[in-house]
Amino acid sequence: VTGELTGDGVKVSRRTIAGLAGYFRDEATRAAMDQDRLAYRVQAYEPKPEGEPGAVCCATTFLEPGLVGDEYLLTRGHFHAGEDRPELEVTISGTGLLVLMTRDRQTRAELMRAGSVHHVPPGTAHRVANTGGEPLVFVSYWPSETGHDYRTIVERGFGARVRRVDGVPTLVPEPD
Ligand code: S6P
Ligand code: ZN
Repeated sequence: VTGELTGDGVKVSRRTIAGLAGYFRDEATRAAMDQDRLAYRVQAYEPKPEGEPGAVCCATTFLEPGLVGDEYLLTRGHFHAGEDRPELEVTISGTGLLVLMTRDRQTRAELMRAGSVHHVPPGTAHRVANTGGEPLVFVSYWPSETGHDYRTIVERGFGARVRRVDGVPTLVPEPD
C-alpha cells in the first residue's frame, strides 16, 4: 500500500543533491543548494545478482518534491544494458512524469499518478520527475539479467527536460 519494501535482502540506497551533480540544466543552482538534501531513496529487492538471469527484481523509489531552478527533482535515468530488457513502473502515490527516450533521442513523457502502470519498452531510457508537492512513490520491476547503462545519459542527457513553465510542468526539448 505504501510501497515500503522490508525483509531480508532489501537493500536501501539514498541519492542526495550532491549525487545529482551534472544532471540538471542549471548546475550552478544545484551546486548552491544543500548538498546533503535527500533527492530520492530506493528500496531494492534483487533475488539474483545484476546481470544473472532467473528472477524478477523490484524496487520502490521515493522521489522528493522540489525544483532545481525551473527543473523538477528527478532520478538520474538510464538505459538498460541488455537492449531487449523492458521494465514496468507502478505508481503508488504522488504525481510526476515518466520521461522515455529511444536510442535515436525521441523523447516523450507519461503522466504518473496513484495506480498508473507504465511499460518501459526495450531500448528505452527512463527517468522520473516529481511534479507534485508530495513524495512520488513508484515500484519498478525488471528482469534480473538486465544491466544498467548510466554513462550514455551522463554524456548526452535526455532529449527533453521537465521544467516549470508559467507554473505548469512542461516537457521542453533540450539540445543534444
Ligand atoms: C531500475 C529502475 C529503478 C531506478 C530508480 C532510481 O531499473 O529503473 O529502480 O533504479 O528509480 O533511478 P536511477 O536512474 O537513479 O537508477
Ligand atoms: Zn530501469
